[in-house]
Amino acid sequence: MKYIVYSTLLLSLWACSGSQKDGFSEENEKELSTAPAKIMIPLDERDTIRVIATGETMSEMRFDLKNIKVPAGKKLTIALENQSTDATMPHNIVIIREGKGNEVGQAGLAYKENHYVKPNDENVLAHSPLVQIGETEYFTFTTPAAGDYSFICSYPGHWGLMKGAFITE
Ligand SMILES: [Cu+2]
Repeated sequence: MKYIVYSTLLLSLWACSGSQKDGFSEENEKELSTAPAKIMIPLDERDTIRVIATGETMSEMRFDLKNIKVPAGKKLTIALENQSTDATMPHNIVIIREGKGNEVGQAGLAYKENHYVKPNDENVLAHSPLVQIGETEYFTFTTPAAGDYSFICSYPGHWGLMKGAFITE
């Protein structure tokens, strides 16, 4: 557990929120370029990014990260923490081909038993389990080849607002 917290700190360099991306400061860039070697440890199965889902209504619901940038072809664990408390707010996180949120969400509607993800959906690269309110779930996958992808929550009606960019390099 101690290590996961540590890794999460390291990975906060890789995962930038919308606000940080907009104002990515020189200070941050300097910090990255002069960072001690241990910061550059390649991802392995112990590395974890925490993503937090919040909001109590269909208009409030959000992921705290708008952009997730990670190395390509590495094992990554995402811890999805659902801080919502309303019963209509279970969430998942689905890594998908860029811009395919609506297709993936629509296809997943019929697959409640599979966390609202259609099995073997060609647009889906990885997905978490459905995370009930107040809970945290971890899922581990190998990040895809360098490129631009997206992530969504595929719970019915959520993917319009609960989405972001997933970038590997
Ligand atoms: Cu959701």
